[in-house]
Amino acid sequence: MFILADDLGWTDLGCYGSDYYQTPNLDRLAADGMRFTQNYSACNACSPTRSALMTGMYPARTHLTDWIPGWKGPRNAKLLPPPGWTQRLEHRHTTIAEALRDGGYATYHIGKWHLGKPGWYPEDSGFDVNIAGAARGSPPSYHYPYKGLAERWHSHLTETERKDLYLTDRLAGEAAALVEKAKGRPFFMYLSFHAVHTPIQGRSDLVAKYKQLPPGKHHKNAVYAAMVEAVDEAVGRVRTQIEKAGIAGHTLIVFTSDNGGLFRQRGYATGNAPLRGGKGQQWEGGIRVPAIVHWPGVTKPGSVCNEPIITMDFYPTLLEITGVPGNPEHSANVDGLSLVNLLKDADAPLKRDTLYWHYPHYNVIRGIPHSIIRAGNYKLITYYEDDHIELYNLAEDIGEQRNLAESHPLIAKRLHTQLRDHLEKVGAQMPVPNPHHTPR
Ligand SMILES: [Ca+2]
Repeated sequence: MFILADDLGWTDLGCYGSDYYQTPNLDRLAADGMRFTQNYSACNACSPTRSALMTGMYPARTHLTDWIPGWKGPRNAKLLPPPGWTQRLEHRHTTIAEALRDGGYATYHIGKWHLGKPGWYPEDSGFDVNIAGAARGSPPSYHYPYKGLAERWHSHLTETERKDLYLTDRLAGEAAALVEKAKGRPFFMYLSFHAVHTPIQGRSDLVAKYKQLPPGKHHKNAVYAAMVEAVDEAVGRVRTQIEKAGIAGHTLIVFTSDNGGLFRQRGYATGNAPLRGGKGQQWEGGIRVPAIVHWPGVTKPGSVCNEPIITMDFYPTLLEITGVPGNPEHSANVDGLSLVNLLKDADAPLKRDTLYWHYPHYNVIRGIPHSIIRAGNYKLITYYEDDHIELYNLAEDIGEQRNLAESHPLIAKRLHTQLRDHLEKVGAQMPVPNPHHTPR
């Protein structure tokens, strides 16, 4: 069971330090399993992380490097996105769903897909059942009937059961119904909530609850808080159904997010402090997100793992746990590493020195073309508009306030070379000069 929240920030759960949002079910999942303090999304935006989850590959390798369809950038941008960057989950990949289906698992997709147009939907990418998965990146409304969003959805709920459900509750209901319907057959469920992506709309009873509570120092938005708690309730509901179905003892549950929290755009959504920045950006607030894994009988209750991990790691992890072989040709180019040893022992070595990000795009939330390497505790960001770099030591400076590029030139040079070599190795596409750019 893989549960993905949309745009959920690193501090948005109680067990990750929120001072306002209440998430008892996810806190319980963490108390029963393992919580990762340095989990990264493959990108600062939706679609590339989702592609990385499905393929186990860096967005730079698949060329799916921005949310679909992305944004060309300001008219006078110095650079443009690379021509021909990929705007769908290509069929040539063996998705994790295809691999698991070939290994005998029923495969269920519920919720947000955002990996291409019809023809590149979940049912075209290895899922036996697709409920709600389509091209769009955000729902027109969270309130029933979601401005017509659900009209063509396949559903396992009766019309009466579906009526008036808040969108997150609807997806939870569909997931619970499918767990029941699986009747003991092994399944891979990808439950992908639209929440807590914009529009910021909460269920009225939860909004009323948070309006009565004193706001936190970092988290203050009652409506956003209600969205977070609805996701938490939904996870609790699905877990209860798993218990009822008698499969809790051998059902692995992963919970994570596709990018960092949305930070002060069109009013206040959430805050990622002590991290810098948020969704769409290169600092930790844009890419560091919660990850909780409960593997019954294996993950030690309440364990905490500080090893840096990333979206692509779940692909080989799920293959190893299930014993499904996958497609060797595809797996040879998978960038993730199996986390199985870490799940058995949070202090086990992962034997990986570097992680990378590549974002040759602009976005409307102040993101600019850049690439990143993280090596040990050092993080180097290179900016393509003017080739300047930033270097931070995350162990001492998690808020990325002290740029060490000038004081540590040898480290900066070494990391910059490693980053360049990696991008070349994976065939990364680079932003191109804008012929209409006029220097001011
Ligand atoms: Ca997202």
